[in-house]
Amino acid sequence: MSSPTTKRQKNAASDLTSLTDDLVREYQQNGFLVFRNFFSSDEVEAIKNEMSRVIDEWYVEFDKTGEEGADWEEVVNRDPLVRQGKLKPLDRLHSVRRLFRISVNLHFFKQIASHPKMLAISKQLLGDDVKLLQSMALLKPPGTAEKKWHQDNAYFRLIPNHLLAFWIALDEADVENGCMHIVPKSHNHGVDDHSSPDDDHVVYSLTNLPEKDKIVSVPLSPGDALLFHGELQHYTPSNNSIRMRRAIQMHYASGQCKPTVCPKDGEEKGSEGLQQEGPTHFDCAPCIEPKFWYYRKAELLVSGHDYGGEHI
Ligand SMILES: O=C(O)CCC(=O)C(=O)O
Repeated sequence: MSSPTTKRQKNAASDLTSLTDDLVREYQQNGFLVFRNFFSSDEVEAIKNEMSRVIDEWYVEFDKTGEEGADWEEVVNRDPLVRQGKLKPLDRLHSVRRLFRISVNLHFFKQIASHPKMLAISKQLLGDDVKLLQSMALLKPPGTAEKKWHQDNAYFRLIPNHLLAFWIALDEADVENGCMHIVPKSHNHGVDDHSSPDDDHVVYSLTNLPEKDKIVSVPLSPGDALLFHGELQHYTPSNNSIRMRRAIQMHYASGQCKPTVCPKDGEEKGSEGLQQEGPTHFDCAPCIEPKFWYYRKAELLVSGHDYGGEHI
């Protein structure tokens, strides 16, 4: 990639409880905002320590239960290159690419999911009924590969498209070690075609790459946050440094969102709404990406009313 524009915005966020009208407008127009010091250094350290603890526990307790109620196979996703023996990790931490559905499986991250700043901004942008759609800790150890260009709602397929993500850096993240790259304003025209080369269910990415002069890189320092719309095109390059790159990513959606149609056959696959419990698949047999229907089950109700009318 030629050198993309770099975004260094300076919205101070240490005491952020709501967005100004100007920031709301900017988010709506560009599809993203950057907040400096969104999480304190203590919060960043606590999250990194918890990630290391979880990974250590997983290695030690591999055949055992681990934290009560946690689904360890679901939580700890080792890097594909490590699994295939193509990359030799320095240590346990460097062997893992992702901790998945962390708010469901790990008490510590369940609390992070209701972080006052993320909750306040999500409610402001999405309305009072907010669900945590998906929670992940994303590790990009040295030598690990890119995450290809995609729009998150290509996975979730929710209507209306009232969903957003916070991507919070835990290490210095720059172009060399795989920081976020985005296409501003690309959230304005719906979900573009995505495909899975060779039926690879892990790689599901934009069929047509964005034009290079539209791409903006977003270097962040530990604690900084990128807030972006669920249909903004984004990507992270491979980590070509000797430095670790860790982040957490929390997706929130309006409780009004519903699963839409199957991208493969165009059929509606369910009218259940965005449920916390219940069926995760929508009988999507003809779809080559059945795996992705799973992602449309929300992890937690964090604010407002559930479909059953329950209030928290
Ligand atoms: O953190 C990364 O490397 C990419 C995260 C991302 O875009 C995703 O998982 O949707």
